[in-house]
Amino acid sequence: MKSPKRIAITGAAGQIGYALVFRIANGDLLGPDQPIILHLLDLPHASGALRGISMELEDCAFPLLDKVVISDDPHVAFRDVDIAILVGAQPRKKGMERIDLLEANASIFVEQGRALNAVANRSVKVLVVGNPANTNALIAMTAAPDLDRSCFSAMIRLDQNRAQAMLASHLDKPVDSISQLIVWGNHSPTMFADYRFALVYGHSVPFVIQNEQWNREVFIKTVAQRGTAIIEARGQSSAASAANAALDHMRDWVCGSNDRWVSMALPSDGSYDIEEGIFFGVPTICRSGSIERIRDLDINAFARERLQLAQDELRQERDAIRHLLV
Ligand code: NAX
Repeated sequence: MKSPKRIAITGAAGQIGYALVFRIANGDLLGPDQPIILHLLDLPHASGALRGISMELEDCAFPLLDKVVISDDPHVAFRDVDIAILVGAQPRKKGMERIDLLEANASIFVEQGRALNAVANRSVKVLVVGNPANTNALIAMTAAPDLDRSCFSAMIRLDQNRAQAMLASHLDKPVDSISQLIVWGNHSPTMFADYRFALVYGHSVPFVIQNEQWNREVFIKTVAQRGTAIIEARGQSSAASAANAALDHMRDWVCGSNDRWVSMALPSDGSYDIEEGIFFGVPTICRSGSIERIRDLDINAFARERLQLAQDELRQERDAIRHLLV
């Protein structure tokens, strides 16, 4: 029997957290032979909810679930963790400006980055989901100077999954017949869903690729507005699909993506002329715990325009909280 892996989930009492913990405990992240210790972090006011979730986890009698640790202290919740999925963040409240939200969440990710730096496993894999996810990941990474930069990522996989489902439906093909679809940039409406390299059953999709009007007017816009459409329909933001995307992201990172291209927001290394350091969604292939960026793809004038838009937005976000990047 393997020794258990420790997995921290922040904001575990929230709606994404609730959709995530049971699937992880069931083995959907690390497979059917990997025991797990769950570390659940939330704010003090949510301690009752965390206790309830812990009781429900117990009542599921998951064979892989070794133990559940619940806490409102990041230094307890992150101790020795191998994986940390940072979901907890403050929602935008009435009257709050974007800058207020950036600042409120920035301080959460400074604190959590420091705690990860102090107590997490040195090869911890961190995925930031809480918004603004790309910039929160930058903050957490900066606050954790003793951890390698390659420990940190932010989630753009929900956008990739949405784009893949939409392209599949448009082509009337199964969703898993589609590969090499990319989402670049920020998890925000500036994201760029890019099917120029996409394949269906390993072959290119010329009809769609030539249909520039559908691309610009329908595809890119609909993918970018999908989160808003779900809020309008459900009265709440995406939860199960966000949890599913977090599992997809982390499973591929840990177990490998089997040569499939997967989009991940990573600290830019300057490739594609994106400023170094900011977390930018890029295409990757994951192999046994490490991430390889796919480089040297052709960037045409339209793609350059879209990448620039995302980069400008991410620079603005970073500049607004620069004083916290210490
Ligand atoms: P909820 O409001 O349901 O849950 C958030 C939870 O985080 C709450 O239980 C709250 O008490 C907790 N929390 C707040 N501050 C905390 C702190 N300092 N430490 C620990 N816990 C803390 O939100 P939910 O719908 O679960 O969404 C969570 C975050 O994911 C939001 O920021 C949301 O915008 C973001 N999303 C990101 C997505 C992505 O693709 N990157 C997609 C889905 C989602 O919108």
